Amino acid sequence: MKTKYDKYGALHVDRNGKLADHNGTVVALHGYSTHNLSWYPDYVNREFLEYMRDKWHIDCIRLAMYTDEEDGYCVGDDANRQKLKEVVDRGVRFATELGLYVIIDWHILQDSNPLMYKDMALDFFREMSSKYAAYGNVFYEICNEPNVNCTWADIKAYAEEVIPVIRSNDKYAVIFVGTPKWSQRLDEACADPVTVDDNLMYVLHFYADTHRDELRQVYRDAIAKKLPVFVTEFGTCRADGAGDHNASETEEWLKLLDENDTGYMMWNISNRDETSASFVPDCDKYTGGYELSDLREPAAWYKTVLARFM
Ligand code: IDC
Repeated sequence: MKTKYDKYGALHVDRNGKLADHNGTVVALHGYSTHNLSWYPDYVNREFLEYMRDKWHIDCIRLAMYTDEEDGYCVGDDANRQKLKEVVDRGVRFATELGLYVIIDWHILQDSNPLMYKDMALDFFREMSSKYAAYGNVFYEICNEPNVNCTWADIKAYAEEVIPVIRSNDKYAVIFVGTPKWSQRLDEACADPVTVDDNLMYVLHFYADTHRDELRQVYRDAIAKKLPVFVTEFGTCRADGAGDHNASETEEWLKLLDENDTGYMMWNISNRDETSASFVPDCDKYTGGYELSDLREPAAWYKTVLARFM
């Protein structure tokens, strides 16, 4: 079976702000984000990814490496950092063997401003980009969700330091840049885009039961200005990852994203006791074989969404 990566290979951002292959064919990617790699590393195995590729038709996996949470990359010790890099490495390796695209996500959240751990980010992305320079399926997401006490100027300053470090090793990988207010303010990126590089996309996140027309308008305005946009994370529920599964609001979003060839990754692969988790708490399968009764409502629904792209 040919995967999207087998078919299209390495992608770049074209002049219209879309992800495209070397022939100029626009490619929209769809997949899932892991939960915190420190807490849920067990899903990062070959069988699981193969199952998700073959049965759920994901073509991309996002590896969410929290930086500042219990056992986060920046707050844990060296042994913990080593462990996390091993999880990232097996994620990238298996994704590559399976013909999947993969996003290495520097998952800032509690550390609301990426400048906070900038030096560690520089070291991390120097190492990752040197290791994966030859991999056409790898994307770097340099800051998940900047939030309180963080301006676009801060993010831009951070991006303009991290991106050249990545580029010194990896000339071609597409880089995803988070935006202010938990990756919602595309308008601020539009008004003052990053200038050191143009093979970039700006990140939009939405949780459909919280973020509705107003945020869709921000997205529409950005697309009208040809801003490259990628949804590295979305939920069908409330912004806190809990509450109701809102299929109709999510469908509004996906229709709009599909019309504009914007790719999206759903949050999250885990059996945590929360609406946005893919599996119910007592499902302890880590290598596939999921029955409908193992799935939470959003995941069961998303499986049918992904089947549309087969
Ligand atoms: C949530 C997790 C939850 C965890 C919390 C803090 O679902 O289990 O306790 O983070 O680590 C985001 C973030 C993402 C959040 C998610 C839901 O990128 O890390 O995950 N969310 O709140 N942005 C908007 C929503």
